[in-house]
Amino acid sequence: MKEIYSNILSSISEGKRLLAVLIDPDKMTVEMASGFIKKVNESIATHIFVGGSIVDNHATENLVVEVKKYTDLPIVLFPGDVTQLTNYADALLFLALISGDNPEYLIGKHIQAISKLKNSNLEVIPTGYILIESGRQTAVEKVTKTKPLSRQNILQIVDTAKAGELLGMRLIYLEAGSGALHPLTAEMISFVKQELKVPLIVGGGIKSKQQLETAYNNGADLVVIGTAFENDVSFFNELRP
Ligand code: 1GP
Repeated sequence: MKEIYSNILSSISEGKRLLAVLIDPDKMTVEMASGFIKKVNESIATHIFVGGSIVDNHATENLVVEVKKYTDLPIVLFPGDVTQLTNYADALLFLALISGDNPEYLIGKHIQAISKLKNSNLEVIPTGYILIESGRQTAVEKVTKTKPLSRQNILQIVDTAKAGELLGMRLIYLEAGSGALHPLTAEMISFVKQELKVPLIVGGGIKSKQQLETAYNNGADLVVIGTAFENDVSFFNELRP
């Protein structure tokens, strides 16, 4: 499957709203996968993202192999580290943390990844990843040792997103961080969206259908939800087609 990005573009042009369920291999065991994926399949989810900030070696690959048995949805890696790359997924968000100034997350990890990617069939999607403050320190902030952008400074957020696009990023991911106290605001999403030509991903702290609608109504093309499903799978029942 090498059409993940073009399918995202065509879905958006047809006015579809995309939803990725994020699975963290550090929190979901292989044994839990089948029941969880059944819920995903019954929901409006269009993609499965797999990744986490800190994950044991091989946990990602084992989980992806298991998840694939139960779904036809595209599985996209959202890796916190090079060790989370696996050929069993369909695509990879090749993330550059453009909100921060840590060279490891701008280009360092990417160079380390090349030896694995050279022999892989993964569809690699360059993605500008922008961390925005959300009320408390998030795992991304801790692991990457970068400061999130201030949520008050919308101009800086917009300009960072646009700079990412002009550098050639095919997706821009606005991130409040996993388990964020506050999801990104309607205003922030809408100002960024107005400036972008590439698709906009929004994630972090979305726990209700209302917050999901707010993100879509203000320009999110694809929304990512992880923690709300981890905490309560019955949230899927609210997200049936
Ligand atoms: C985290 O944006 C994703 O990287 C999803 O965040 O876990 O808060 O839904 P939540």
